[in-house]
Amino acid sequence: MKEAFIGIGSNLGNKIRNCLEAVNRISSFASLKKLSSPYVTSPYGDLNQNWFVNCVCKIETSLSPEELLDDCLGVEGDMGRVRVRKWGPRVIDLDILFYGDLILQTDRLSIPHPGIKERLFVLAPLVEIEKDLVHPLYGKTVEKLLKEGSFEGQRIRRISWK
Ligand code: PH2
Ligand code: MG
Ligand code: MG
Repeated sequence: MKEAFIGIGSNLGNKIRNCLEAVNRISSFASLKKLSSPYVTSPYGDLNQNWFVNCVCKIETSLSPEELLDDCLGVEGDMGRVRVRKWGPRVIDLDILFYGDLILQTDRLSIPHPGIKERLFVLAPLVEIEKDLVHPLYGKTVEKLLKEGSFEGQRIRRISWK
């Protein structure tokens, strides 16, 4: 069994409900260990789109990284994600952030996810649920990455699932 972290984001439709639906679906193929609060976050990269709701979950799984990716892509497709443009609006986005302390670079997968330390909408929920998690490429905890980072222009607000 491996511990993995999945970043979840939505900026179309009922964003909170989309994130929860994704968590539910993830629970059907992996064992859900922790779930962060939802966060309302300003769009990063492509600024010309809606604000997002983001959260992070921790799972335990016996799936390989490739199998986990396939299942995540399956959830995105089943929930109606249509890929229009890079970083464009999406009903749901599931990103494998960490898979144990694995470092993997293939055509389909970059683990850890390459954007983690620049992204407040990933680090804040990660720190909420697992502040001592060490990033295998930097040898630093996610808490330290959050403290050291500069996240200019990135707005974020923790809300609740209600
Ligand atoms: N995802 C992106 C691009 N920009 N911005 C926010 N706030 N949240 C996201 O999940 C997000 C983004 C590409 O996956
Ligand atoms: Mg993403
Ligand atoms: Mg993605």
